[in-house]
Amino acid sequence: MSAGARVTRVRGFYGVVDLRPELALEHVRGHGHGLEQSGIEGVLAAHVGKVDGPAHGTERERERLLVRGMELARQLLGGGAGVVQLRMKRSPVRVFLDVAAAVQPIVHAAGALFIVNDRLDVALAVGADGVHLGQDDLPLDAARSAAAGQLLIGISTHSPAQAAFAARGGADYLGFGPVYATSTKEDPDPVQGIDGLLAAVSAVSAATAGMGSGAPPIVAIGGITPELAREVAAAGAAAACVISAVNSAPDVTAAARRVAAAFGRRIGAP
Ligand code: TZP
Ligand code: MG
Repeated sequence: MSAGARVTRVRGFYGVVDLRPELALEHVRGHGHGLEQSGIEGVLAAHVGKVDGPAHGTERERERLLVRGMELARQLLGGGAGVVQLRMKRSPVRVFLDVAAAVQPIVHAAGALFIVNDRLDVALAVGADGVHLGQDDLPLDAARSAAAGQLLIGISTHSPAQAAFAARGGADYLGFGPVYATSTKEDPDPVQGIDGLLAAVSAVSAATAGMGSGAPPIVAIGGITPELAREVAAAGAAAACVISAVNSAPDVTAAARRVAAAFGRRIGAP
């Protein structure tokens, strides 16, 4: 499938498997998971290479992150996520790689797109559909040449001007926010509000008016709840990225389904 065809699937609910070591640990304890219950042994055998003498604690933590990552991916997909991003801000790259290798086939089996946050090398290594880069990550041009056409490149933007610039530079899709206040991101940029989102939609459309590729989809992010998802959809966002209000919901799948429904997405449709 071409990159153009794939990017049209950035719509509806854009889910994030956001793994932090302490949260994964709490979750596994709270739910009394046995590793055997989750099928983790097969995954470890299939995907995880030998590590040079890991400490016992590191190995256990990796197993927990694998269990939690696969479980959360399945729940987000069950709720109709068309895109699943893996975000692991505080783990060694080898652990990130192992979780990405385990989550990728789950996302692809559901017909959704798999995006890796921050790390282009991990995205390429596991055959992801794309990489998501922030303003301080690899610049778009460098990422484009390193990816050699193999990855969609999404760029985080935090103002209408940044959004227009990234669109003009050929980003495949844009993250835009925080639209509302968030506590998920450390040191977030200023809240943009619905007015900021409306301004970004217009700025991106004006910036790409003469370009054959058209305007890239805008994924609204930051403090979005299932209730607020309708508001960002009405403002012109193609998708909503909801982290805490879905990932911390008592029923993750049901919360995801409500976000997807705000975009009129049929559950189970690719
Ligand atoms: N970028 C801008 S806001 C944000 C990121 C990664 C976090 C969004 O998380 P939440 O929990 O949906 O507010
Ligand atoms: Mg980043």
